[in-house]
Amino acid sequence: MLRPRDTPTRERKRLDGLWTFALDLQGLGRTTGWQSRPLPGAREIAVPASFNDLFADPEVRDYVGDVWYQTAVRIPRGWAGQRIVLNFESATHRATVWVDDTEVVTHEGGYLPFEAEVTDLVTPGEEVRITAVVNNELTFQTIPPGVVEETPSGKKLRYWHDFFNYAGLHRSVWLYSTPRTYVSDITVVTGLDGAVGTVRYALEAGGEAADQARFAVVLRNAEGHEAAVGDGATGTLTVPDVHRWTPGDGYLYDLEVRLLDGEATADSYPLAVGVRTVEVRGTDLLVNGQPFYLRGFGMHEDHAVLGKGHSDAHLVHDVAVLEWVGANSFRTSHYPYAEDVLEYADRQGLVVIDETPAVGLNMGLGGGIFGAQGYTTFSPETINERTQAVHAQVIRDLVARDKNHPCVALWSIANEPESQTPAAEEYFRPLFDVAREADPTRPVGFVNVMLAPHGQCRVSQFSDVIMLNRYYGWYVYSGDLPGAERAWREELAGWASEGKPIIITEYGADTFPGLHNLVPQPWSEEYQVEYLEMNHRVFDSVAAVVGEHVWNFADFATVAGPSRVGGNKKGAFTRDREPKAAAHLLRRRWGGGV
Ligand code: GCB
Repeated sequence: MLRPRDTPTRERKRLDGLWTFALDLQGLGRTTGWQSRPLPGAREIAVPASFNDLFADPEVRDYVGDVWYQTAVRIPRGWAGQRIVLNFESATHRATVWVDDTEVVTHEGGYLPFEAEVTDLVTPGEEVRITAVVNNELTFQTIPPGVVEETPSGKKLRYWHDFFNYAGLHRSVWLYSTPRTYVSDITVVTGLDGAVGTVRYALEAGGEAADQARFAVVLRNAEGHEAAVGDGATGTLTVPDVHRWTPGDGYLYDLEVRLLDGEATADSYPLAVGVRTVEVRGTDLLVNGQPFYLRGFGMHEDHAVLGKGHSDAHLVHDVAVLEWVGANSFRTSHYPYAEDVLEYADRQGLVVIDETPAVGLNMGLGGGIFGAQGYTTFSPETINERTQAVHAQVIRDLVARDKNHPCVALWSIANEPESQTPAAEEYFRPLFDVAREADPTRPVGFVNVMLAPHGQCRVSQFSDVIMLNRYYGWYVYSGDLPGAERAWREELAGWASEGKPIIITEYGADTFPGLHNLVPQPWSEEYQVEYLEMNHRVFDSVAAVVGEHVWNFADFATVAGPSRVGGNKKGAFTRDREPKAAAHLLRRRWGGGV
């Protein structure tokens, strides 16, 4: 699925703004047809945004179930004769959509786009009603998993990940037009041979005359000069003296794909292309053949009021803060981020570890954080073959959406799943195959948890890159940094013996901004600094470590509980992106700019 764009043959209309909104407290909407009338008891709501924090209302914030969104849109008059599509960049965690009274699409999974062709349901110049029922429940067959428990105080959603279950329409909704026969997919793979760049492309067409589709492509450099031309549904363009996409220099070419009707352009679609290579060799991660060391963070899409709603202003500011601190990369922990984020990272030359929403497949984790347990991770009643099929699909869908982004260097197919058991090995083995089949060009890994240390993990054998989340000095050896350092060095030496590159995808200590200690104790700014310094000593002594991502970029909202004070406070920055002392330490280590 190609992202909606304005091109010489296409137009788009963004449906963001104020929609009407209603909680379906009695579960009546689907049976009584709320899509066919104004939503009962509706209030107005902002799209895009999570619904949870927009109102000062606990019923909304902690709501579990169906919520309804509705808007009206006039179809542009000029779209007569065109194919017309309704596109949601995401709906968390599932949605069914109607145009007037007709159901057009149902989609599962909260962080990837979906769309429906609505040509036959609309008339250019006329208005239609768009209604979406969005549901935020998780089950053992969703990614991420969760379970709805009936309690004396109502429905409660239990889940095993450490961030608040924000939900709603988090990203833009679009109506767009294309010609009746249209470019439906583009795949590019870039290569380098000395100073010569190659752009291998494969094109697909959809619609009425898709079988007879003929294509022409032009690659232009950033100044708009033609760099190469080609024709046919597949081909390889060569670019002498290529300007590479390099971390810190997000140089992009523009690939204009044209679908031809005789000599005329039937459809045209532009794709930004960064020419670069990524490869694992021994214990190195190579970008353009050069060893690359990742400095940065695991992040979250998380802001006051917006929740997980995308905002360009916050994107620009977050990336400015990354630049200030000297980060060159981040992980989309723990779900695919808005496509705007990846497009911006492409242009900024930031390297991205792109993660699926497979977080919390580990019921042995964090009893203290998530409350009483009593579930087994992999079992016929919990995470099972059906979950695995959903997981496989989300890997394919993520690759389908993000395959062309030069910023994406590595796929992470899960965060901290159970990985020390035979059941885990059986579950994950085929998923690595799915990822490699979907994208044979990028390394694949998953993020390993402390409960599956070196020697016990049965899943890292499938990873090209070892990714470790470790909290020595926080969850273990808390307040004992010398003990933490010894234990950490010992474990890391084990991993280094595997002969693969290692990225420390999480290390961090909760820190209450403004809390100071002469003798550093956990939760103080001084302790966070000493904790990070200890980790850096350890990383700097192990050649196989090729990256450090602090947990987290900023404080973020999570499930309230005895070990969380107003959210997860492991940010180097506060939730409103002000630096803690640790941020200054990182800026010195990473050579931050501005
Ligand atoms: C982890 C998880 C992350 C948590 C973090 C923590 O290992 O991957 O989602 O937020 O620990 O702070 O406990």
